[in-house]
Amino acid sequence: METEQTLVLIKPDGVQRGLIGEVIARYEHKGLKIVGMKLQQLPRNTAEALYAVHLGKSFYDVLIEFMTSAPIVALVIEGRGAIDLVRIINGETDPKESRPGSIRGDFSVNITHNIVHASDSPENAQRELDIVFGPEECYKYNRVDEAILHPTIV
Ligand code: FUP
Repeated sequence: METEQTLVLIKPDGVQRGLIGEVIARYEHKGLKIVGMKLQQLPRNTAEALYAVHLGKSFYDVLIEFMTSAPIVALVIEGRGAIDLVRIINGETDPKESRPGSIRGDFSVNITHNIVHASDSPENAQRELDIVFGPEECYKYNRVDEAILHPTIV
């Protein structure tokens, strides 16, 4: 499986409810690598660029208002199959359909306040990462458990 990078945002509800550590731990414990991270309040134009695909939809204005209402934590997460894996860890878009054990299934009941965002394809991951992170904000390092997570002999 290919090593990928994906953009995760811990949304204002996750930050304001004190769930930053809880959310990050789930990616870390799975074996994914955090290679970029920052706390910031999204400027309106950044939120609009990220969610351009939803422009004109009924929930668009509420979504932009919410995403810019308080700080978010932006993460660049790296790992084999990271794009799909992170979305499985997050759960379904609608927390009411998310299984317990997923972030949304465990911590949310509301489709707007659904705690996390993650890119849904390699193309969108590249696009979203370019919007939120500069290349100098991403780091290269080894996790000490990589040989156990990805053994060459199985
Ligand atoms: P996801 O990829 O899971 O983040 O979901 P989408 O890109 O489809 O939606 C982005 C955000 O829009 C969701 F996180 C919440 C909001 N949304 C709604 O409020 N109502 C909807 O019907 C769909 C999405």
